[in-house]
Amino acid sequence: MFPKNFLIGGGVSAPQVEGAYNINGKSLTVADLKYFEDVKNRKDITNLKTTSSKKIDYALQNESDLYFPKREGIDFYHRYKEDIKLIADMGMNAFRFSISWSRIIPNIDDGKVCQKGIKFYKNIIKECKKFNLEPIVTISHFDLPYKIVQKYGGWKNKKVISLFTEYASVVLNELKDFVKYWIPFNEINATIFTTFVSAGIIADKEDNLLESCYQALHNQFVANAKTIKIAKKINKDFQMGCMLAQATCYSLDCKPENVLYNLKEQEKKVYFYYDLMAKGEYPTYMLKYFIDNNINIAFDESELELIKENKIDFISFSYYMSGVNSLNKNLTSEANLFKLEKNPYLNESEWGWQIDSIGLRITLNDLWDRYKLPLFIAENGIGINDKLEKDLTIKDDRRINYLELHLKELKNAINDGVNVFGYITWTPIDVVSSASNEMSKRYGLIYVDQDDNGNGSKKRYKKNSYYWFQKYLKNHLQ
Ligand code: BGP
Repeated sequence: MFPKNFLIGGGVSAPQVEGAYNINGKSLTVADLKYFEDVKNRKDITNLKTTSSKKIDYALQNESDLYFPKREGIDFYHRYKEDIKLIADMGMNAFRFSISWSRIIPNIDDGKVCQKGIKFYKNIIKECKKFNLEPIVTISHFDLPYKIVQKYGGWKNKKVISLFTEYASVVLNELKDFVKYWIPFNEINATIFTTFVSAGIIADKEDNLLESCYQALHNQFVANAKTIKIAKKINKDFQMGCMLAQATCYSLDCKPENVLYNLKEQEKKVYFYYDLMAKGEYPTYMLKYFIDNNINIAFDESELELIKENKIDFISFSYYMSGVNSLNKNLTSEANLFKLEKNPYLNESEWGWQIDSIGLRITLNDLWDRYKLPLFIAENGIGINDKLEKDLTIKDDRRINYLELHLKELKNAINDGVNVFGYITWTPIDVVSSASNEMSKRYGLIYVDQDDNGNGSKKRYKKNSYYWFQKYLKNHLQ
């Protein structure tokens, strides 16, 4: 049994499920500009992760000939009632979803709140409450309004801090009576790795790309702190979390140079973010990194004060796989925003993500030891090219195996004494893949009849993993 009040649920994001990209006032987002590109080599999607001005122009000039998967999502906008019921019927008690900024303040800087957008999210929460699903709300999940890019050049512009906090404040106030757990930014470390979707930065437009990315990140840290401040004023019991793409990595071997290199990589890609948001200051190793790499961040003392005074209440992260580092940098494995080395002891998914359930236990122990803050697994799951059989079943035994192993290690971590209060599987229902834009990279426990080009009935079918999870929750949730 999991501890009493343990949260177990499923998570989705607005751009990957909603669709209805131009309905009821919503303006265009960066996610809406990603058109479908057929990936020949599933294990190398580097090209898909970087967005150039050429690609954006091409997308806008050829709108009618291209297919934009995130404009369609899985039509959750119209089917949320059916989907939430299916999710609740599995026996889950939590649902993580994100709010789309461009549905709430479509014009960004005129302060006009779109009531239809507010109503849509209130309706989602109403359904959650009907089925006793605790809503966990992400305020920004890879769908920056495109107007922020056009007018302000993305998050590197300090003006975006106040625009974002104005939006966050509307959301916090409107939903204050129904939501306790908030995540201002999804995978905030993605700002360095997928600069366009996370921060609205177009790589070829920057003279010093790394500096622009870290500036954007700094501005997001300030916005995060301001959002926490606003939230606590509304309700001091609100629980505010950070969220990272957790890239747990091992040193290739015990060669001290490799161990040191791995530590430095982990600091830069992972610990830095937790250190800053949990401890409230820039760690010295990062200040050194900035100097060594000619990165000058514009900030003033008041921003650092804000960060110091408004720290997170909990730590959350997505965990899919682990990786390996060595000085050789033989980066052959692609994994959730990172390129890493292969681990000879692990199997990998079709997309090259190295499956490591014990790594989850290691991660939970490590983060608990370092920060002593409650932990929350915001995403965990596996992308598989599931097939709908003739008899309308989906035999996703590999997913069952993946989930079973990870949940076992989660329990082991709890037995180790780690304070973890929730687990969200990515995803309860098939969604458009974030990085590769495919439908065929399916994470769901519920199958959606829709292909990479948007064809299909969109009908929902329960996979074998759905029934498995239902039974698992019956036996493990108090
Ligand atoms: C995380 C995102 C999710 C998600 C997941 C799987 O990066 O927070 O939005 O989709 O990873 O990634 P992908 O869909 O690229 O396989």
